[in-house]
Parts: sequence; C-alpha cells; structure tokens
Amino acid sequence: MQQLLETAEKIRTMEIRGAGRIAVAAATALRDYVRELQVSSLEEFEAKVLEAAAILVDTRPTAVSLPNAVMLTTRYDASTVEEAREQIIANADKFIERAKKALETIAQIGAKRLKDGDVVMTHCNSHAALAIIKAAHKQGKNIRVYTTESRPRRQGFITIRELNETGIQTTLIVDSAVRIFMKEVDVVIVGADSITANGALVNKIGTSQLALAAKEARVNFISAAETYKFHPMTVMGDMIEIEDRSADEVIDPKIIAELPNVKVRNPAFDVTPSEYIDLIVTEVGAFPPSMAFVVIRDYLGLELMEDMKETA
Ligand code: RI2
Repeated sequence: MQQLLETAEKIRTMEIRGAGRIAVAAATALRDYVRELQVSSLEEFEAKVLEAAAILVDTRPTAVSLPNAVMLTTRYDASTVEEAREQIIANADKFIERAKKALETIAQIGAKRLKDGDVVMTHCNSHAALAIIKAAHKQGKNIRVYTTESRPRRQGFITIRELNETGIQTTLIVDSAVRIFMKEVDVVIVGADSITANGALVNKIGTSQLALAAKEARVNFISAAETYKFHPMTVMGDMIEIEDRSADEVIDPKIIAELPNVKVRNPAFDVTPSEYIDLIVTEVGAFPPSMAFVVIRDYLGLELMEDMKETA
C-alpha cells in the first residue's frame, strides 16, 4: 500500500502530471499493489481493491483518464483471489500498452494535418499534442511552435525544453499574448483532460481563450486525445468537476495575508465548447467533436458508465 499511497501523493502534488501520465501511473500502482496483496477471501480482496481505487481517483477530480484507467484496470470476473489478481494485472498491462500505442497512433494521424512551414500554437504541456508536433518534425516538415507559459504552474517551461531537445524552433509567450500572435499561427494543437459526450473539451485553464482567438482568426483548433480521455458519465448528464487548486500556486501567501479584501481563485481547467473545435485526434481516427458519444460507446463501452455509477 505504501507505494500506491506514494503514487497518489505524486499525482496530487503534480509531480506526476498530464492526463495520460496520471492514468498510466494509476494503472501501474494498482497492478503492483494487487501483485503483493495478502488477503484471506475474495470479499477482502474486493474491498482492498476498491479502497485503493478510491485513493487514486480522489487525487485529482477533472481528468477522466484517471477514473477510466482505474475502472478498466480493476474489472474482473473471478471466483478466486488468484484469478482476480491475474485479471487485474493483465488489465493494467493492457491499459499501459493501450496508452503507449495510442500516443504513437495519434502522432501519426495528427502529423498528417501539419504541412511544411506550419506554425503551431500549443498550451500547457500535453504529451499527445507534442507527439503530433514531433512526428511532423521527424517527417522532415519545418514546424515552428508558439508555446504559452501556462500560469500558474508554468508547464510551458516543460514544453519548451522538450521542443528544444527535438530541435523544433519555439517561441515562449505569456498566456495573455495568445491573441496577438494568433495571426501568425496555422493551427492550434492542445491536449485534453476530459471530453464530454457533446464534444466539449476540458483542458488546462486558458485553453478556451486559445480557442476563441483561433476562431476569430480562422485558425484550425485541434485537440489530441486518447479515447480513454472521453467521459462516460457525461452521457448520463454528469457535469465535470473543475479542480480548484491552492492560491499559493498563484501568489505568495504572505502577500495575500496582508490583503484582507482580496481572495484568489485558481481553477486548473476550463471548458471549450464543441463549436470552437475543428478536430479531435484520437488513436482510432480524427473526428469532429460531434462524434464524442460514438467514441464513448464504441471504444470505452457504456458498461464503463455502469461501473462508475456503482462505485460513485
Ligand atoms: P497529456 C494536463 O493537465 C494539461 O491540461 C494537458 O493538456 C492535459 O493534462 C493532457 O496531457 P495537468 O496534469 O495526457 O498539467 O496529453 O493539470 O500529456
């Protein structure tokens, strides 16, 4: 349990971050946990697995990749502890492999949308979005990138390092400079923390500003999202909770302590409505956002929704 608790803490503090990475980390933690789990009955096994699953899911509320990974991993149909254990280990390995392959396929599909000489704008640090940009660069296309700083956690700094290593010419801008540079951009590519059944994108705070500016400038707006980032419960009308993070990420708490009339809000994500999104690149194809329900039904399965209802 110690190791699983450590993973949960790393996800909570964002030492492990990015919707895809936290999902893979959760599947790995569950696999390693059940491998060592000592129990005397299947009931006890089930209770322990549910407890571990809840610890992981409770770390961050917005990215559905996390509960999806946990649900897909902890499913079993077994009459003995050993059978259940084997099934969870196999599910975890399958999920980890699915996530890895998905990124590779998204990169290949998405790279087709980039032409030689294109200027891309990206936001925050998305492995899926960067996989597309890097694949296009690898194909010999000359791609230049505008990267936002992505306050308050400044994940843009991770992005510029990654792009610099790959040799891609990159310009770092502050978040408020998005609109001024949009006229030089050919395509916006961002990641996804969750995609709803009606095709809305929940992603790092500020994403919807990129989408607005892109629409105004008639620039294509693409989200790169593995199918496990689609949100099954939104089919049932559930709203996605937007994570509110600590004020300390925005401003020194000593300063705020001196300002009794000031409060700080720090939502980590925002919602971009489907009408601002031209394309969602998944590992099973590039679709308009109106196909979101089909992705949920065909590639996650509506039974995942039932599982989530039961454990809610
Ligand atoms: P990949 C990140 O969230 C960003 O919002 C990013 O767009 C999204 O996860 C998807 O990232 P955070 O963990 O899975 O930084 O594409 O809050 O890496």
